[in-house]
Amino acid sequence: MPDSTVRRTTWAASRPVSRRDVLRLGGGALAIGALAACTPGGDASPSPGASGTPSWTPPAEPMRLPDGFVLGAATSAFQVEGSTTADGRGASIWDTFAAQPGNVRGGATGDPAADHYRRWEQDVDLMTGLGLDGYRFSVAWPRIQPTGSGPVNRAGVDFYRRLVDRLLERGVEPAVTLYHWDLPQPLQDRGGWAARDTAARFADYAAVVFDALRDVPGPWLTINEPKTTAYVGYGSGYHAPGVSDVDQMIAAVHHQLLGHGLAVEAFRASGASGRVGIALNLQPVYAAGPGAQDAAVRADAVENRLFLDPVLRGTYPDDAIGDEPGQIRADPGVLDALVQDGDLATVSAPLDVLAIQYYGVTGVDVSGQNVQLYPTSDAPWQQLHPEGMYETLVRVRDDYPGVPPLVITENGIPDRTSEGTTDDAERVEFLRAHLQQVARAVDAGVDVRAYYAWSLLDNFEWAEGLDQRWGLVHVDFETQERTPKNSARWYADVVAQRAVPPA
Ligand code: IFM
Repeated sequence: MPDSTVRRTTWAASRPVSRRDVLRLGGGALAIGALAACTPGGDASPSPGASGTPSWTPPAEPMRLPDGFVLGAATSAFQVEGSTTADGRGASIWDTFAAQPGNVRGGATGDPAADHYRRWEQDVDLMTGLGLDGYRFSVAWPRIQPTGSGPVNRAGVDFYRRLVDRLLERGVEPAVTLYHWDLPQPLQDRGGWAARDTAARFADYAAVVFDALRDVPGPWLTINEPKTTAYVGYGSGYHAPGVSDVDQMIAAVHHQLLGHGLAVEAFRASGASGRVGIALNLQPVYAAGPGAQDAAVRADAVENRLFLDPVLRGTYPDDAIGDEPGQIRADPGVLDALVQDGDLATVSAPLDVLAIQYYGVTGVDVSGQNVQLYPTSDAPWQQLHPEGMYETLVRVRDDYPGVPPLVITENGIPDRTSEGTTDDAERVEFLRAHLQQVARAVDAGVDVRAYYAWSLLDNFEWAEGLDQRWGLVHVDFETQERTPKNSARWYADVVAQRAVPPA
């Protein structure tokens, strides 16, 4: 199975491909381009273009971003808030999952994470100190509806109301994600995303939040990375809720997308005037060697089209599920049986914005196995290839005519050390290289409106616990002291100059 299915799960088993291996595979321009990739700290010479696109050299002058382009940073509730039992918050699947020994590295839990629930004012000051235009955060469903349905917990609503008010007052545009993986545990006890009813419960919850924060202009994002929730939460079981069942995984795909569509309906019904969309993690899939093209096309269906097609076209691709290399190994009838009349019309309700999260690319060999074609970051699933950002943006524009304006809601890299550092030259080069590709896409006519670096703060990195630090700002988890890393200072300059400087 392709990349996100095995994300953080089978890396020890998947043999990295060496330079010699790739050349032996006969990948030609693909292989050589891959190994000379423009990656942080790597060879800056132009790559032949792994996917066949012409190579590109960044200009010697700064690349300007359009007026009104939002440069921000992102977090999510469970990863930063802590205070998991404060003010009536209910339990989420991540509370349950993290409490089980062995599920999260170092035994870390959501408490205190970055203690943002109590330090949010200081964190808004941090954002304004960096001059950020926007802040993307998520609302914790268990703070709003502690049991996932029914009565609303006022204290939870008030927390986000205060945060939004302060952001608006300070001129930082809020981008609100409704679901970033913290499903209320009582809903999981009734089947979670494998159960159709969860989609309806999600729309009810969304309506509460739309009503409470109706003056937020957006972007509003319904669901964050439905692919990761389905494949890693219900497929490999490496994430909460820890289920490993391919039929439930496929059900989680459909029910999250249905929940998204129902939430968009609720958004329109609420009369809110902002912009609404969904946040999809996408990645180019490259064939690793001759003969792998068909497997790569199927893997692309699994990684990208299984989410893009229903949302933007109202159809599911017919090559994502089956028993061919690159596919999700299941009976395609499983998905067909889940889709009821009218579902796809709901899922494909017109959007105001499409959010893309870009971390890297993947390679697939003839048997459909994952292949490492590019150097990875400290997160072994992250194959670094900045040009993939450009390819993804152009591809979405070209393959989905009528796609709404794009925003990039996540892009980032972990520190090379879990010890914590503010000297993060690698992140500076990562951000530079990826922002150049964003500017390049804008120059090529792609309507991209915003970019949010992942993440504002070092935080709870899911099954990796506190060991992977993705923040622009270092957090000492003992003292909760915040210290901007060099990348934060570099990014603040980009925001101030409205341009990406050359290396
Ligand atoms: O930290 C996560 C985030 O929650 C979702 N997207 C990927 C990030 C890095 O793994």
